[in-house]
Amino acid sequence: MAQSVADQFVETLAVAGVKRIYGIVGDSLNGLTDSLRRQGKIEWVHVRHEEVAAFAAGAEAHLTGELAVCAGSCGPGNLHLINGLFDCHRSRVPVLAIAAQIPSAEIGAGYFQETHPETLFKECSHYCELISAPNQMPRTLEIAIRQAVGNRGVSVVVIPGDVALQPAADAPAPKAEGLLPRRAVVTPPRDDVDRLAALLNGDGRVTMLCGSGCRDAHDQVLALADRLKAPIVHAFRGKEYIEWDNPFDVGMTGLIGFSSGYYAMLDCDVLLMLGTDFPYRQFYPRGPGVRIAQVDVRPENIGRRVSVDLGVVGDVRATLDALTPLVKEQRARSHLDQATQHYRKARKELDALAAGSTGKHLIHPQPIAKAISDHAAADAIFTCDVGLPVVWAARYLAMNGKRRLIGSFWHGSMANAMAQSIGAQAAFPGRQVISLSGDGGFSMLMGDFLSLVQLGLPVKVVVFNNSALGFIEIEQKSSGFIDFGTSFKNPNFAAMAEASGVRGIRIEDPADVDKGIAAALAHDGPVLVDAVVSRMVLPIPPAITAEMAKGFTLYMVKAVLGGRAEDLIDLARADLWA
Ligand SMILES: Cc1ncc(C[n+]2csc(CCOP(=O)(O)OP(=O)(O)O)c2C)c(N)n1
Ligand SMILES: [Mg+2]
Repeated sequence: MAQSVADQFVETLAVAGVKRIYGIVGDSLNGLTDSLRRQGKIEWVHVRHEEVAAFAAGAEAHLTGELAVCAGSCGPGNLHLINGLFDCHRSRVPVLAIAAQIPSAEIGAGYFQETHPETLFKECSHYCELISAPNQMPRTLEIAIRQAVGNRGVSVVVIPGDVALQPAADAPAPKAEGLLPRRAVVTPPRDDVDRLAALLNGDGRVTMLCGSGCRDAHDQVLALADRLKAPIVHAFRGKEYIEWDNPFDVGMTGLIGFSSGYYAMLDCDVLLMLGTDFPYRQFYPRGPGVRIAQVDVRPENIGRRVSVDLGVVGDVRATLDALTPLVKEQRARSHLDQATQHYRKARKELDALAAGSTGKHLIHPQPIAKAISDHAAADAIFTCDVGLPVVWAARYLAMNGKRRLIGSFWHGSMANAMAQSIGAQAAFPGRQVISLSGDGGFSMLMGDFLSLVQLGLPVKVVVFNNSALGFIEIEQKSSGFIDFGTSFKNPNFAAMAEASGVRGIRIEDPADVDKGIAAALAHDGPVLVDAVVSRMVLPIPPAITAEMAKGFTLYMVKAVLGGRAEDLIDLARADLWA
């Protein structure tokens, strides 16, 4: 049989090292999926919602650093990919999306299921093109792959079903060496390094703020912190790369951070930002004498969150290799000592909140998160849902250089965690994958819970079941709103899991937390833990606390005037500051 465009397409993907494609079939995709079936080199990972396909591909790309692929059929099929693709693109992970299109002759005639993916996906991709004829192949696909891999982000190819079925045009066979550009190492110019050294060699207390750009630079960052006697605050995406084996660690700042990270960042004379685009401007130091230097491989990131005295374009590791020998030693360590002491105190308080207790009262989410961290494998992969689960992940999951942590940290979408766990487990069948899910997040894409059974993925899903969109409820109350639209009438998720062929464990008594989590993580198939937790729990950094106190006062006044006594009782019962 002569090679079709679809055959050429899947062969190019195989040359690019693609192992699997997440998606849902459809008539416009039949040419491609049939080529995949005949070729037999690439696995088709059949999910139930295309958004899950995109999140799963993003997780695979994040964990492996390599190209991952998702696909949807024409119109609604590929449109469902969009939220996951925004997440992949904003997290800068290399993902190719295949958007099948209606028959080419019908485009522009208002045909059944007609959309224009090349317009729709523009904002969430580096490259987004329609393949309208066989002679565009495989070049268009190759460009898409190079853009996704080289620029790290999403590429979308749109291909009408009939074009995929046409005979392939003659074209040179793709070669892996030319298809997969490797990352360049960016070393800043010597004068920039000298100027940065001069800034750091002045007097004053230095604090470092480290983000995901510190990947592969753990030891370099610590060596510099040692010379500077600088505490290290990390942004959430820096946690998996920088928090572990780190005597300079003082935790996180920001909305989900805590006091030691917050003060170390505000209370310094020089802030050195390394590979971070930490977005919350209110947490940057504002004092007139404070100087700020920023190192980032992407020039567009420099100075966009806070005005900087010096911006250096370069990879963190390469920059520090050049910089650290120029930084003077023998600095006073009082700033570091004070910050790390504060951190130890804050850590102790956080750990105390996670200490198990017994009795009839509701379980706090913290002991659940701590038990997950304590019992998880040394190389576990964690995913966490947007909402309160990110707070528990940030504070209680201990990293060690082998564990991984992924979330929707830039796009901030709900329902990411279980979807990402599917990609993580598919890519790493032998590793333990744990999803920290909210009840809102879990139920939003709950259809794909069934995929764990269908695909044989032994994911451990822990649902923080607080019967609420908890994070938003707290936000509403603390901004002076009467909470609205936040409650859930949930099923018994553990019973639901059992009915789906997944082991279900419901934890309702604080005394059962440790053994329930341990049993779940020891089970060798998929598990759902339905952890029934308290609804209003949020420890927050000091500035926010003051703001929230004002908001809560306003909320109480409104509740009294509105005759909503039950709202006040709710608040009085809350463990808000716990
Ligand atoms: C797709 C989407 N819809 C809405 C939001 C706004 N939002 C952020 S967190 C959240 C609540 C999440 O609730 P849940 O998953 O139950 O976690 P909890 O905070 O209760 O632990 C909402 C509605 C969002 N980030 N993404
Ligand atoms: Mg919830």
